[in-house]
Amino acid sequence: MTDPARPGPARPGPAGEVTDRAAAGFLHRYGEPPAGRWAAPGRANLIGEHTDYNDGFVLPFTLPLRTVVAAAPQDGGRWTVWSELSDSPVEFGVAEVTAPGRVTGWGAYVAGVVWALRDAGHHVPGARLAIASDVPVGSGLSSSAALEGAVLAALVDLGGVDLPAERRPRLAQRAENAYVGVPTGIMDQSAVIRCRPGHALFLDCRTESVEHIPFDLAAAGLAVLVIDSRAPHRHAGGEYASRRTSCEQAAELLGVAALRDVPAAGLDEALARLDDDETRRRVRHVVTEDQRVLDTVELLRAGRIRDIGPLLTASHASMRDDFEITVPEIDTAVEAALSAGAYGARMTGGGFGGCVLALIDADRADAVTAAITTAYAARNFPTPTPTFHRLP
Ligand code: GAF
Repeated sequence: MTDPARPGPARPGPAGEVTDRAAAGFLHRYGEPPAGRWAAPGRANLIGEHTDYNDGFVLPFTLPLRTVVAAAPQDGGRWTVWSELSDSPVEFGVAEVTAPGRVTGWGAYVAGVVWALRDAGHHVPGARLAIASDVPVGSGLSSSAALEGAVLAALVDLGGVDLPAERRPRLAQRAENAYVGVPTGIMDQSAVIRCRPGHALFLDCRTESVEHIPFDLAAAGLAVLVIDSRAPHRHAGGEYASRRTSCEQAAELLGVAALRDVPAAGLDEALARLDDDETRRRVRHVVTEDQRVLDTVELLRAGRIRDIGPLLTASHASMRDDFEITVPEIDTAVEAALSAGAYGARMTGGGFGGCVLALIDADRADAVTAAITTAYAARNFPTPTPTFHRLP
């Protein structure tokens, strides 16, 4: 999730391959080559939105967009961070990572990782870092988690820390929740650290157990079109936190640890116990969304990719009508994609802007993009940006 404090909107990435840019940036900035380069990708979520902090299920996959950190150790317990997306480097020392919040802006994601590693008792060497990224900032494709994941990988390697992949997402999430102060769930950090190419990551957010679900779109003649709606984030931080609070309060009213514990078959009974209509709709979204993730996984296991389309579209309707996290640009893009023949379409990510994904026949990418662009023009929305239309 994007911190409102980060510079935005996304600037187009500079020319050149991202790993080369990170290494060249390091050389240019620090006058010597880096000790290595570490990368983490952006992600889209196929289905399972706002279920992660309800201990539920999600199904993200990574995109061929990456954040790369070139780094080398530095003496004296200091961290110097240069990013191609910012005009000023960030520098901090041990004093700034003894407690959360002492570094702000985009540097907080780096300082947060240093803080979380140290707070967990790991040795973190001082370091110089140079960051380059193709993951657009503010588009809901987890640029924050990609930054955290890449920085974490770099610092763990430079420090010789033994931290297996399955334990890294919680640590990166802690950096974001406690240091940066954004109350996200575990999905994005898990996606960027644990996803495999060509697969979607079926994650149980309570147990953190994962199953890598084959998602071979090309073999089925399909593609996923990811389109940046270019809708400005509208109070995204506060709205996200308020959805999370509603869910936690509803779980308490229902006497369960988390909404994941309300089974789909028991939904009507649970809803009947809630007085407030808004709370009922929030609960209905989460419970039905968990079930849609499970149904999607079943279809993918059976190789029936096209058949997940209606589940994607139902997820969107639930986010629009029950969870109320979509905006007119996003709804327009989804409707246009469906009218142009998409099997299913939905907003992906935290909401109030960000990207739409559409499951389409691979040869329909241009036609679906054109339909969305035309629908946008009719409403005087800014031209939407196709981010990509294939999985790696
Ligand atoms: C954002 C958050 F960071 C995730 O944890 C998740 O809650 C998502 O919104 C909604 O599914 O990306």
